[in-house]
This record gives sequence, C-alpha cells and structure tokens, in this order.
Amino acid sequence: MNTNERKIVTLDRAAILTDARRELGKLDMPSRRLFGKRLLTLGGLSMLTGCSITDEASVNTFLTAVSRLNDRVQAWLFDPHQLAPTYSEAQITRPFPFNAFYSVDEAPVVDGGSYRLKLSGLVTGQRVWTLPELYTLPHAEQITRHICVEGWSAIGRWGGTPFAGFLRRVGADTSAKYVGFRCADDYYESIDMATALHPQTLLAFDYDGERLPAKYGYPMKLRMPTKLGYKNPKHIVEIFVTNTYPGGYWVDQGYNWFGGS
Ligand SMILES: Nc1nc2c(c(=O)[nH]1)N[C@H]1C(S)=C(S)[C@@H](COP(=O)(O)O)O[C@H]1N2
Ligand SMILES: [Mo]
Repeated sequence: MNTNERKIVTLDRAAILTDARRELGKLDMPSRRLFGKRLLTLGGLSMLTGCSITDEASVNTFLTAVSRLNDRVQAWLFDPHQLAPTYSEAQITRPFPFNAFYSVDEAPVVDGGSYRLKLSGLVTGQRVWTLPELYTLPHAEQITRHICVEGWSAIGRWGGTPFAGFLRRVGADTSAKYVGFRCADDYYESIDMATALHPQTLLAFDYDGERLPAKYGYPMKLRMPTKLGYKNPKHIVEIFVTNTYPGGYWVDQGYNWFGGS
C-alpha cells in the first residue's frame, strides 16, 4: 500500500472507483484495453492523474483529472476520417425532440435581420457575417443520430455549410487547439480542432429542409454527429479560435469535455 492508498481508506474507495470507471467507461474497447484492469485501481488512476485522494475536495479534483485524462485518450482515438452512420429520410425521428437548460417556450428569439455572427481569436478574418452572406456558402445535408446524455437519441436532418471549409475561409489557425462558441441564450461550448475539421461537422442553418426553428437553434447551430448532444451549440452568436481551454456550459458542471459519441 502506498501513502495515497493508506490515506484513502477512510473514503469510500468503491464509490470513487465507480465514478472514475463511469468516466472512463465512456470510452470504447481499444482504450479500455489500454487502461487494462491494473490501471483501473485507485492507486493506478491516481498515479496517472497525479492526484492524491485524501478528502472530499481531492476526490473532486481527482475525478476532474480522470475526465481530462479521458479527453486526451478520446482525442488520441479520434479518427478524423471515420464517418458517423447516416440514415434514410424514412428513419428520421418525428417529431424531433427539443432539449435545452430551459423549456421550449423560453428558447431565445433571435432577429435574423439584425443578427451578426462574430468571428474572433486566432482568425485572420476577424469580422461579422450577416445571415444572407452565410446562406451563400457551399451547402451540405446530413441525416444523422443525435445522442443526448439524458438518455434519448433521435435521427434528424440538418443542412448548412461544412465547418472545415468555413474555418479555412475565415483564415482560422487550424493548428490551434480549440474552437469556442458563445450562444444567444448564455450557453457556451468548445471543441477540439480535429472535430471542428471533421467532414461531417456542419454549421447548420436548416432543419429538415426548412430554416432552423427557434427551438432547434435559429439562426445556426453546430451539428456534429461525432459528439454528444450537449457539445452541439444552438443559437451561435460568436465563434472563436484559441489555444486557451474555454470549457463549456455542462462541461464546467462536471460533464466530460471531449464528449465523443
Ligand atoms: N444554446 C444551447 N445549445 C444547446 C443546449 C442549450 O441549452 N442551449 N442544449 C444542448 C443539449 S444538452 C442538447 S441534447 C441539444 C438539443 O438540441 P435539440 O433541441 O435540437 O434537440 O442541444 C444542445 N445545445
Ligand atoms: Mo443533451
């Protein structure tokens, strides 16, 4: 028994390990093998994360560190060329569910005429975009599955412009680590650059052949079939490129940042 392990005997080892396992359990098989049984002990994990687990506060620090470890493994496993499954029109879930941190009648009402999308951070084209300008960009459609951590998934159809092309057009530094989003409803998110450049990552203006209604994120959302629902920001008003970790609305409350699906 090392010093750390001796200190944690008074804490509920089983419960902490269950939480840590749940965090790592979001990973798929190759990474589970990577973390083989030996490392999934508290001693092994605290060594990997560099945390000593001695009290409540350090349990939280430890679990956050496990989550960031999970981010790094997911980023490492992420295949930028691997496509998420696509579906047929007939498989679309109708009606498509709404979800947000408020109820549907509280969805922000954004005025399309005065709307301006702001581009900031590590981009040479720091400027604002009007909706008519954005609507002239190359168009793509996808029918993909949206998976929410609250326990539902649904197939929907989104249309918009491939995000990689948009980032290149605005002169984004694609060697930067993060793309961050600010939303009209105080939501915020950030994603890794590899996912931002993934061919199925779409700056979506349409839902099922129509402009996005307010509930699904008017005037635009980022649609990523490779990420869980909460990583897909609706009502985007600002996009920024940065090397400083920006966090996210749910991520800052303990959800895993990478959030792969
Ligand atoms: N701006 C904003 N974006 C958001 C959210 C939100 O509350 N506000 N909720 C997220 C969550 S948890 C989910 S599951 C999806 C729901 O998208 P939908 O309403 O199109 O189904 O939006 C995500 N993006
Ligand atoms: Mo969600």
